[in-house]
Amino acid sequence: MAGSDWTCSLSTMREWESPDYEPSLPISEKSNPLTRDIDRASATCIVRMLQASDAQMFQEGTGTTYKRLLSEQVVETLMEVAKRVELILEDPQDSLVVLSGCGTSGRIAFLMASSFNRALRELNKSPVYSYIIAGGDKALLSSQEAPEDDPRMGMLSLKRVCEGKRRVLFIGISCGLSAPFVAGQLDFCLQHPEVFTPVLVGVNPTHQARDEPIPGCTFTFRSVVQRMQELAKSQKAFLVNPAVGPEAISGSSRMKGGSVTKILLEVVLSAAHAATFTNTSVTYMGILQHMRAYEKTLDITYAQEEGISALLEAAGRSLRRGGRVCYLGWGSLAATGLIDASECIPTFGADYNDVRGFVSGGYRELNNNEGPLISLGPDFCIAHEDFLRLALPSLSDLDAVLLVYTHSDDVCDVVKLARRVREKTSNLHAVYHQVDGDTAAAVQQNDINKVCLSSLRISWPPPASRSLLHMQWELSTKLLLNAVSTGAHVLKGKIYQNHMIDVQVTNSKLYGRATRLLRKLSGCPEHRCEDALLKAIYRVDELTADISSSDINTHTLAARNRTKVVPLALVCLLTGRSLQEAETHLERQPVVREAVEACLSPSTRRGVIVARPRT
Ligand code: S6P
Repeated sequence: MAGSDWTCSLSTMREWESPDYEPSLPISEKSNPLTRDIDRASATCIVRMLQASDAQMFQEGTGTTYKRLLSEQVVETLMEVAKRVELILEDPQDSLVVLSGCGTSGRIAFLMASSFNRALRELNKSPVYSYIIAGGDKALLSSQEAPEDDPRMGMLSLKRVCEGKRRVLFIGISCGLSAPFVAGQLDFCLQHPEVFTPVLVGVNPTHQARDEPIPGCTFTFRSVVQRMQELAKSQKAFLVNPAVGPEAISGSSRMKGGSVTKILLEVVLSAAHAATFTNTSVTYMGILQHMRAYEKTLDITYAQEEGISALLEAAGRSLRRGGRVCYLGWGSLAATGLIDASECIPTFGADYNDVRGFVSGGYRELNNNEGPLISLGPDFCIAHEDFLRLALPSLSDLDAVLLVYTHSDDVCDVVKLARRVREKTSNLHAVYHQVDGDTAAAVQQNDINKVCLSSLRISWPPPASRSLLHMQWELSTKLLLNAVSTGAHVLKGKIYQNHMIDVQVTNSKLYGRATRLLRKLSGCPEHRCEDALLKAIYRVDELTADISSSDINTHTLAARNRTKVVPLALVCLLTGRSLQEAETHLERQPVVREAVEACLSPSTRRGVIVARPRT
């Protein structure tokens, strides 16, 4: 199935919807049947699989199963939320729209608040949007998974942002309906209904919301959701939670989860802005049309299968040979690159230097709450000048550089930087968006093409609105860069079947995922898997009473500075080797997938798809 002729049938597209398919897992944690063999696929097949997985976002429901993006109920709720935003835009005095989340969800919250505040500024209006990301602004650019488990911190940060406000629309984003940080904020809103109207955005049905006790709290995410469902009947709370199918890499909600969050929020906020500033009422058809524009975005992007596959190959080759991948971005696409790069660290256990993003204009362009973060170290140096200073001098053909821009950006600046990079590496690629027939930057583009090994042009029909076009460009760039960084790590051997085997175990969600993965791949009972995980975290062959009696928070804290925790635990479980022997085994075979496969005798292959050579 993973051969160069990979195609998928409708029944594979819909297999995850069956109640018998991985019934104990919420959709956001299920493995996607479409990508079962992604670890064995060629670059082209990886792109096709990702395209099929993304297409599931727009698949219509079959009636009896889940609510989908285009379901009547979802569209109607979006209309209601848009009208609430409209009320705030019309009378912004002492009012606020707060968007909040952890990891990717917080990053999307940031992007939305920034771009819609910018739209307000252009109209000479004061900003009404605020964002909160668990762990603060450094989480925009780096992996900060632990704050996700802290409901109190969530509540306090919301309280701080809303000090003195009389009316707040709070949009809490948690794809898995699972982050305690967001649960704490929603609970706070429910306790203060005179000020707060809570909206929850996610991609699981409500009955799959996480029900694990949260230490120190009387509520779980699910109990908060149930309280919201009650209030939703009288439109005092809103739940926007269409199912979009499992992620291409299990649990990697930076992919579809992030994309669908961006789509939902842009649809709502654009409708509210149009209603307030151009007298275009919020309508069902308007919302639907905007959604369809995103569906078209997928088609236009993935029509470039060949170009995307070539980029993915180039990035994969660099990573496999110990080189780097650098995104140099302009305009709003630059932040998309920065975010995609930062997410490789927790997702694939990557080093911060493996994939890096740089933004034209640096922090000035990013315009984040806390301003420049360069004092936190070189990983937080994000401007093109920083790239020239820190990365360019040591650049070689091993490293792949991607220029990411549109023809509305400063293309002369792209030419200049492209020439400088070309002096160091021929492994230079351009990805750019252009409106059909727009030839204004043709000369400069020609110059860029001359120095680049490949140039991927994504061409768009003349837009109905400039702002919609920009949103489409951003989504298209997100899909493309997600494909490049995910695909490159797949080619590097960081994925096992469609699981992130080298995942960092730095919060309770990831701890649970790691234990489940060990169960699935080793076939051992849960208690043995958890023991193996703890031994790998604490690097001990025997668990002490102290370790066994500690809580998950303590374990995830201890796992912060550890690498290869899950692969080590798995090798120990499969072979009965000591930790040290397992470590040596993994050192000898750094491709995690191959190291694990080498341990799999036929008798231990339970639940494991037999490996086939990459085609
Ligand atoms: C996922 C990403 C994570 C999640 C974060 C929040 O690819 O690495 O950082 O965004 O865990 O998840 P959720 O389900 O609350 O949106």
